[in-house]
Amino acid sequence: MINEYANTNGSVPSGGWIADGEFIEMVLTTNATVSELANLTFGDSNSSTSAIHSIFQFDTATLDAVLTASGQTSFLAGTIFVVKSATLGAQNLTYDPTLANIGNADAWCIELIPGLGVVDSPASPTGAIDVENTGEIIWVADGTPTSSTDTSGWLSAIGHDNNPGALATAVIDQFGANSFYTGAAGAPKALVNTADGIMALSLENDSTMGVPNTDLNAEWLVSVRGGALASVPEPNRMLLVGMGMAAWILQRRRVATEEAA
Ligand SMILES: [Ca+2]
Ligand SMILES: [Ca+2]
Ligand SMILES: [Ca+2]
Ligand SMILES: [Ca+2]
Repeated sequence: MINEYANTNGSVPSGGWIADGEFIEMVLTTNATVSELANLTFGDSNSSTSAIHSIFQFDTATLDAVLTASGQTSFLAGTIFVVKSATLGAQNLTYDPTLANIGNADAWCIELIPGLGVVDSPASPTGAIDVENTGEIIWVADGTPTSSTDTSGWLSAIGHDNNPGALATAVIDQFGANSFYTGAAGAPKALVNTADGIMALSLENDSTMGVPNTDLNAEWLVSVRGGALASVPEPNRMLLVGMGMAAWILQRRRVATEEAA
């Protein structure tokens, strides 16, 4: 789900895919493999919140590399994906989601830059994420929208507008009034989920890229992560248990052979 997005007065650089200084923050609410994440699309709207403006996808090679390095077989619920402007620093591809660091933001967060770790969808009308002062929708969908007004695949969307358009109405209809801020945002500002999986959207002066938005948001993330860890055996631990068993069986066989001799 979309957990936060930032608005600045920066513009999209020539050849770039997101306005300078802006980012969107997504939280994974179920465990997901690379191929499951490859089915997702996400992006922004136009300033009148009447049409989809950009469509992006994850770069699967990047996700494969992150997952392989982490030793995990899927991305765990509670993981934060940030899609950000290059002016906010290099991509952050470290990922180490364990019980020991359940509250460590960096261990559970991956930061990607459009054009690198996320790529423009072939279906994208224009390509760039550009958060507008007066109106914006940031959305994530299962599959690719079939038109610039197709919201049927939306899994989550939040937004703001002082004169809500059709997509704003769709956000409220599909996800509730708490997912939409009726008003202009101004800049620099951030639209943040101040709560848990039940969205409570708020316009804030300060953004929190890659880290929980509030204490309640942090408590929720830790709880989701705990549930994810309980459902998935740690591969390293399973491997060690397996190797230990093999060594014990080998030793027993040797003892048995020596006793027989
Ligand atoms: Ca990280
Ligand atoms: Ca926009
Ligand atoms: Ca902006
Ligand atoms: Ca945040």
